[in-house]
Order: sequence, then structure tokens, then C-alpha cells
Amino acid sequence: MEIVTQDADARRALQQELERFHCRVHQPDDPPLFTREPRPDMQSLHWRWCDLAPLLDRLGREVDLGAGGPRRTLRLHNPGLPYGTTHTFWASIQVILPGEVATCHRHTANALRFIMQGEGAWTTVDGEQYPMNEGDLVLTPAWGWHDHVHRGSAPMIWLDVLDISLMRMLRATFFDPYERDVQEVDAVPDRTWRQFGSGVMQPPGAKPAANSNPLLAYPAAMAQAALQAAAGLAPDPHDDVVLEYRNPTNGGPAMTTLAQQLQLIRPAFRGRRRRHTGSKLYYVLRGQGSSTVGDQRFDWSAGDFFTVAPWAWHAHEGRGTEDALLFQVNDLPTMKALGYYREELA
Ligand code: 1HN
Repeated sequence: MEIVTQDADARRALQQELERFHCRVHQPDDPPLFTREPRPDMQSLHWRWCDLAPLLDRLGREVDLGAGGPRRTLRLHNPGLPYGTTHTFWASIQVILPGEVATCHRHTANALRFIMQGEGAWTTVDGEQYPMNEGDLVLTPAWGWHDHVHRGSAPMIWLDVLDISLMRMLRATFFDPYERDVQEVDAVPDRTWRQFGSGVMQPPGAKPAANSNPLLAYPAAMAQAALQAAAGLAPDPHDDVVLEYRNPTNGGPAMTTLAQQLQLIRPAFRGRRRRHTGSKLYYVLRGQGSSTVGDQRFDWSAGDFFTVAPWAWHAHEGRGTEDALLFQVNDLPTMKALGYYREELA
């Protein structure tokens, strides 16, 4: 609603004067600065695996790794935004073919990879090499050198999520290509997993830098076993069974800006509604279910993705006969760190 002011003409006249001093006053036709609630330009969207699978096939056949910071990715694009999947992060599906190398670089954006399909690829992060197997989460924190090599015999795909929009909004973009295609690999693979992977047992002398997460890999078997154990607890009224990937040294989120969760939704589950600030993306590993997000209903099954826009009411329910397994990425650590987190629970 436009507020009609008596001084509208005066404001317009003043503005012309002010321009050469690089100043301005609020104009009657400026959009309101403060809305009573968030009015996100990001849309909540659903990407179906039946649409994505042929596109990924085509990408593998028709698109090269390319030059520069070479990656072959299908970006999950939000048409409400100039770029990105949500207003803070980009989610892309990376396709890598047998024998290919995604060459080494580093950037200020924090990145995570969640392996969707395939085996035989390895990622190296600051010299440490990790295997990439289905359901594994591997982190590439800000400014870490990283490259990926595929030694398997069939195409592989994984989800990449980077806090690119946040980094760009904060004008903190830095990028370096490495001097060679791939970096030196340390003699000890999985080093941070060997040191910190159990979560509760750690080398007594280990003193990771404050607020940084030394653990770079969260293998599928560990995460899914923890989730099965949590399934013995009382269900969460909104999420059924859910666990967050954490920094084992301080209990905080695994990444400074983005959080990751793994969630079971059992067939009979009917979740309560909830809304909060921040945005999130779900990836369905298996099973089926339905989520209402705002006034939309997403009937999802294995391979699908969907997003939830800030302050949208949303609720999940199970369907079918098997438990559904979902991976989630959200920007709630950013919201909480800045004091912008709010939620309402039905
Ligand atoms: C990137 O550097 C990777 O390192 C993956 O594998 C996806 C999407 C946008 C910008 C940079 C990678 C990316 C990316």
C-alpha cells in the first residue's frame, strides 16, 4: 500500500537536488522498506527425477567439462531470482564421466557435495583424498583447494551446494585456479575422518581452530546408522526422525553458513505445519511422500528435489510402504548467526 504524503512534490523536487550529492530521501512511489513479514522473491519449487534424469544424460553426452573452473553441472534455478536456487545458495547436479578430472581450484564460497549415484570418484580437499560413495557428504570449506577425479567405469552424479549468492551479496568473491590440474595427495587418505569421524573419540592433542570444523567427510553408513538409532526415539511432530550433521568439536553446524540434515519420514507420519526464516532444499534419496509448501503440494519420490521459501508454511507426510529418506540443506546457521532466525510452529 502506498502511503500518500502531503509533501510528495517536495520530496520529488528535493530528490533532484540531492542526486548530485549522492543522497536521497524516501519517495512516495518507492516500495515499502519494511513489510510486516518476509515477502520472498524466491519461489518454492519441485524438480522431479523423471525430468532431471534425461537432462543429466544429455548433459553428459553434449556438454564438455569446459575451460576455466571446469565443472559440468545442471543448476537448479529459481525463476524468481536473478541466479541461485535460493537467495543464499546454489544447488547443482554435477556429472562426471569415467576418466575425467574436474581440475583444482579454490574459492571463498563454502561448498558441500552429497553423492547421488555412482562410485569410483575421489575428491581431494587441501591434500586429503576422500572416496565419494552414494549417500556420503563431503565438505569443501571456504578457500580449500579441491579437485575431483573419476576412476570408475560409469558416469557419476552428485549434488553440489555452494553459498554463492550469500558470498556475492556480501561482495566476498575470490577465486584461484591451481597451477596444475590436480594437487598433491597426502599419504593418509580420509585423515580428518580418521581423527574426528567417530564424533565422540578424538586425539587428545587435537586443537582445531575455534569455530572451524576439522571434519570433512560424513560417510553414508555412519549417518544412516545414527538415523536408525534416532528412529527409536519419540517422533518429532514436524519432521518425524531428523538428525543434523554437526561439527564434532563444538556441536555446531558442520558448515558456518549452511546446515545439512538427514531425515526419515515413515509412511504413516503426518507432520505438523511450521514456518521459519531462511530457505531450504530437500533431496529425496528413497521412498515417497508429500509436502505442502505455501499453497502448493509436492508429491515427491526418489531423486526429486524441492525448496521451501522463507516464511512459507510447510508440512510433510509419508506415503507408500517404505520409509522415505531425505537429505536437506538450509541456511539457518547464517540466519541464527545474524540474529534473523524466527519460527512459528502450528
Ligand atoms: C564448483 O566449484 C564446483 O568445485 C561445483 O566441484 C559446482 C557451481 C557453481 C560454481 C562453482 C566444484 C559449482 C562450483
